[in-house]
Amino acid sequence: MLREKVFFLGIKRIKKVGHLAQHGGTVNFAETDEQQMIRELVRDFAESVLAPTVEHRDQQQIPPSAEWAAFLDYGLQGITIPEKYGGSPVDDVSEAIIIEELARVDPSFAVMYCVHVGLCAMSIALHGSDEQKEHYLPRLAAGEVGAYSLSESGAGTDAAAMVCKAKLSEDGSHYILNGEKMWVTNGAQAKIIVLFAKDVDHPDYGSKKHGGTTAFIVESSFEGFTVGKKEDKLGIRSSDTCTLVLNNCRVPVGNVIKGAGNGFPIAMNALDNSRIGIAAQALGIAQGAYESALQYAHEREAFGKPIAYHQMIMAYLADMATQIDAARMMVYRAAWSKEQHYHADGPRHSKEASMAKLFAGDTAMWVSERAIQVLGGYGYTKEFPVERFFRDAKITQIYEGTQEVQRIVIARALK
Ligand code: COS
Repeated sequence: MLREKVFFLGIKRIKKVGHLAQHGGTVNFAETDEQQMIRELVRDFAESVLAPTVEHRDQQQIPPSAEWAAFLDYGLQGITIPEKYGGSPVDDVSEAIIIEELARVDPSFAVMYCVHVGLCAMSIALHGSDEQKEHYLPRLAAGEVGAYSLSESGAGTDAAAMVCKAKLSEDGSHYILNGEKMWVTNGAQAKIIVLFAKDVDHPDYGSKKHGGTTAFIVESSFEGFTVGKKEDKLGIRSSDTCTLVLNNCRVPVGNVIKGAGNGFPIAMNALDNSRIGIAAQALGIAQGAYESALQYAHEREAFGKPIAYHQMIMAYLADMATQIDAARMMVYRAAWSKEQHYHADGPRHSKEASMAKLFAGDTAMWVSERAIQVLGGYGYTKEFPVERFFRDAKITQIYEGTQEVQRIVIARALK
């Protein structure tokens, strides 16, 4: 049954723009049939494949490699890749739904997926040359894991301050990269990485702050590339986060995306796209935590009745549900704006993406904290998933731009 649905997805290009699509002056909040089907499909995968191993992987910091292999049967790893390169595109609201449903059970798997489809594959699909697309997109569509590497120890929020350097080799055939990149999601698993470094011979290097920033497609098999320290994290512990060490790493000149010195807007554009994915991850975390709290509140009795019928708990649950509903609308609206930008000449979606991430990140944090409160002492133990959701929620206020960065992007877009 599931495989039939997957086949259906694979052969059908979903063209409809779903949530909030304008229909004759009205706003339509209904999910399309395809979006509902995708939600059911991913929920089924998350509950049957991710749920049984999620706690163990979280505790032991084990990346979801076997789960990723199982996920490939669903054909959803190529949703940002055109069909001619082996992908199976879906609309942008569906992409958000997939990430939300994964995060509702396993936020670590959700970010692995989000980086693969959003930051890596989509950047190559949008900005890569024909040769780069032909070489890399079929591999990403087939399930080779992708990553994106921008941050460094001294360049997180201030991305343009990166010091990782690239210099053309004497024979002009390769760039030689040196430096250390940090906070790389999928760092240990990725075979294909969209990575940023500064071309020191570029005319803008040193004159403009982000001058010389160049986007490279780096393969983990390239000479001079090694995976460094794996971070021991508070949350999303099943997602591997590593440093990447570039020690005279040789990258063919053909792997420069859009020419030397043109990397910074590519990096920013990738974040505009993928921040919606992180907002969807935050939404899924909030949903998962809320469902746990709701179920517990109906099962747990105090003073002669389920706690769900005590007014203070009722108020918590009502506020959680309301906050999640608002976050969901912002996430889907941002996804719709992205769809409009790429397929209907709509304006850039930077502001909507940052607003969605800002709001959904705070929602994930607030709802997961309230969920622990509803469960009381049990919520503070590993017997229930709410403590994991609480730990996982925090990163959604930090990565792919802190909440402070989202406010910078939003404020700059205000007219
Ligand atoms: N899309 C395309 N181009 C963009 C862009 C976007 N969303 N935002 C900025 N640019 C371009 C600008 O047009 C400018 O181009 P020019 O070279 O033609 O002038 C260039 O990029 C530099 O832009 P800006 O001056 O705004 O850069 P700042 O150094 O001021 O940086 C912030 C702005 C803080 C918003 C940026 O550094 C940022 O997003 N930081 C957070 C990074 C992040 O999220 N890291 C987490 C990665 S995941 S671990």
